[in-house]
This record gives sequence, C-alpha cells and structure tokens, in this order.
Amino acid sequence: MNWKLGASAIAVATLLAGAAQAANTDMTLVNHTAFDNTSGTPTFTFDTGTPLVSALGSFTGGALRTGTTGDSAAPAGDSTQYLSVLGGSSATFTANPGVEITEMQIYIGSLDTYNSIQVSGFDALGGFDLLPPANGGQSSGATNQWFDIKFNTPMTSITFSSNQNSFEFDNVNFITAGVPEPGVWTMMIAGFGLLGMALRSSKLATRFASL
Ligand SMILES: [Ca+2]
Ligand SMILES: [Ca+2]
Repeated sequence: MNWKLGASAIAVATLLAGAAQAANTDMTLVNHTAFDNTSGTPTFTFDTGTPLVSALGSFTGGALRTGTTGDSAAPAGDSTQYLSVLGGSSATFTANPGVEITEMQIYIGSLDTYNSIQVSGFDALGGFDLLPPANGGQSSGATNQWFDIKFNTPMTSITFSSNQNSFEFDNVNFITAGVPEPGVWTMMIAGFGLLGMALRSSKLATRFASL
C-alpha cells in the first residue's frame, strides 16, 4: 500500500491488519466519504439502458439493477439504477481513442474483499485496498463509500471484477487532463483579446511615430 490516504487511521488499520499488500504507486486515493458524495453530473449514472456510452468511452459487462435483488444490493441510499458485477464476471470501461482519464470518482456499495479494480497496466486494487474492513455491509457508511481516485499516469481502460455476488457501484465520474474549465477558456480568450489590443496599439504608436 502506498496510497496517500486522507485519513491516516485507515493506513494504520491496514498496517495493523498485517495485510501483505503489493505496493500501489499507480493511484492515489484523494478523498473518500461515507455514503454518496457525488456532485454535478457524473459520466455514468447507469439510469438508462444499455449500451452504456458517453463522450469519454463506454462500459461493457455488468448487470443493471435497481433496488436490492436476489444477486445485488443497492448502494446505501441509492434508489436509482446502478451497475452490478455479479460473481465470476467483470465490467470494463474503455476510453475512446485519444481520451486519457486522470481521475475517477465512484460510489461503491457494500464493498467486499472479493471486489477488485484493475486499471490496465496498473497494480490490481482489491476491496480491502480501498477501505478495510470490506465486509459487504449494505447500510454502513464504512462499506458504502464515495471514492475520488487519481491515476498517476492517465489510464485508458479499467475493469471491475468480483469473485462472488456482487460488486455494486453507481455515479462513476471520469475526469480527463488538458481540457481547461469554461472559466479558464474565458480568461484565455480575454487574455488573447488584450494581447491583440496591445499589439494593435503598439503598431499604431509605431506608425504614428514614423509619420
Ligand atoms: Ca444511478
Ligand atoms: Ca457488494
């Protein structure tokens, strides 16, 4: 474990548990909170049917569920449709060509040790790595958590797997690098405008000076 955990207590708990975890220097757990902390409009809400596509990429695999069913437990407080990865299966998000994902926010319900996340080319991340104890509790804030994870190098593919029923999550938000926020664009355009004005006035001044 080499996660820069927001709560050092979790790191201590992991050490006390004596978990022989492989070093994971590929990702940084920026933040996590009990229950859903999603803001804005996430990339995937899973509230419509398949195919699960967005401007950034698409999901394949997984089962759409609403509420708690025979094979899936709704993430705590989530009455909307969510994605469930059933035992022995997986769901994969693949970014569109040229899209590089640098951060993922996700609400995971009833986190279990047998749930795992594998970013292509990265060390695997098990449920226990995310937040011990991952005992599948369906109503506790300890096992129903919103995570904000940064990828130390941009990722293009991520697979969610589960050895048993199930791995349930919702409101997955993918963030890309290099796309300035609208406010930044406004400032850049204003800056270019000012630069243009300055150039024009300096040319005019030069022209007047040479008259
Ligand atoms: Ca949903
Ligand atoms: Ca679960």
